[in-house]
Amino acid sequence: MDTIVAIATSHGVSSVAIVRLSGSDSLNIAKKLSKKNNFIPRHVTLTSLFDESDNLIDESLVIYFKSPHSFTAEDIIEFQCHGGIVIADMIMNEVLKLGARLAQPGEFLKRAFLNGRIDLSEVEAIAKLIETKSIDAVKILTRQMKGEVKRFVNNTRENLVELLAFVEVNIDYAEEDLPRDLMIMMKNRLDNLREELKKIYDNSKRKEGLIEGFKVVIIGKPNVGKSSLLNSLLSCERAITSHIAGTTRDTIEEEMRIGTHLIKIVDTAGVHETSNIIENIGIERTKKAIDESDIIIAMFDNSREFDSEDLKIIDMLNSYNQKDILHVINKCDLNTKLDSSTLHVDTIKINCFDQVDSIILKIKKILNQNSLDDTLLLCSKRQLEIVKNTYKSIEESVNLLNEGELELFAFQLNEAILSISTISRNFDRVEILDSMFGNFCLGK
Ligand SMILES: Nc1nc2c(ncn2[C@@H]2O[C@H](COP(=O)(O)OP(=O)(O)OP(=O)(O)O)[C@@H](O)[C@H]2O)c(=O)[nH]1
Ligand SMILES: [Mg+2]
Repeated sequence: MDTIVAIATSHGVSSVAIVRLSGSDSLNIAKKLSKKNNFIPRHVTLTSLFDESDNLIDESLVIYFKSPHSFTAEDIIEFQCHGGIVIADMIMNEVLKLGARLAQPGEFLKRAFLNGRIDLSEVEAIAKLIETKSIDAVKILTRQMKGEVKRFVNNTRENLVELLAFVEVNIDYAEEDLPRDLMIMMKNRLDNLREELKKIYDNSKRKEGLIEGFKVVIIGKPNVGKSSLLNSLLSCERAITSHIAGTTRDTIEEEMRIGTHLIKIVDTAGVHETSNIIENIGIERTKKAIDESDIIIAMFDNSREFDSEDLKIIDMLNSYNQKDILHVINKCDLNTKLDSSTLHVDTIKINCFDQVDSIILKIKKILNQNSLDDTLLLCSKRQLEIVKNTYKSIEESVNLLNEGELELFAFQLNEAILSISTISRNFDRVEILDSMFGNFCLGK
């Protein structure tokens, strides 16, 4: 593999910057830049670095990670130089002149994966970890980076491979059907596996917001104070508010933190009957935001009587009764005209200029039910989709086993193995052979 180089720290003013190389020429390049004869692996060396005309570039720390004991499994050199952008750029330019090439985005990770140091679930965890703004996400992703999902995939795969080996041996070598006790054992094991996958999928889906941020959407008829609530929660004038109905035309999404949770709070266009094309597009977006939300804040206006537009909101909510819904009555500083008993639910009474803490507390309470525990969590839509597909294949395989269709059963089991494997890496058929040879005496 050729030698790649990149500045690993962000481009800006900082006390230290890191220039990182990976590939077979890394050590040679470091020797030339520093005029040193060698570097001891995993030792920190303070040394001067020079350009091609022998001008001093910097006093820098150099760490050498010798292949295969490095992140990419190749020789890695890290220059920890003085910060800012100029010195790191100068070092990188010299490194490029000495034969390295600029790394493409994600290429260090890609090499770590291709060289078998990490699997795809770990790649995903690292990529998300770098970008995340949520403390909960950091906790989940560091667990995944340490191989939590990889171990789950390996166990599931081993389990399925062993079952497949039982069947394949019997298809190939037995004249009779599978023995009854073997059938029962296989069915039990598949049922347990199915149950486990479902549990992991449901739990991960419910807690998806721990990583991406939980979505809280504010809906209501025009002018009830949705944008005012967004501004109060964010403590800034993010959205335009006015006494004119229909002020907000588009959805507005902003992030905030409640406790350790990252929240995406979405202000929406007021829902009402209108022939205005732009307003109708806004209302469609409101519906989409409701679909994607974890918590809905349905807002009503204390200073106006309950009307057909409020009823429309209540009707809309009927199709979302599996979501957490907070019914909020706003403008409680004004004279009451709304009869809150018409809503037939518990309500939270606020006025946006003064008291929104009760909403924050309520959101916190709901989110704490989804707080982090020790159970395994899948951390991407890709992983969720794969577990769902694996579940379906196992379900189908159980049906085929019940019907005595052994060859089709084996095919479906193979599909399940291929599917679950892709969370981590592609499946190698040699694994089945190993399992078959390991469990059976085939030389009879
Ligand atoms: N007195 C009082 N006025 C409020 C309160 N909350 C909002 N308002 C006022 O109500 C009007 C409408 O507020 P907005 O926040 O723009 O309402 P909205 O629901 O976003 O309206 P649309 O974007 O048109 O759907 C503004 O004049 C706000 O200042 C409140 O708690 N008390
Ligand atoms: Mg608004």
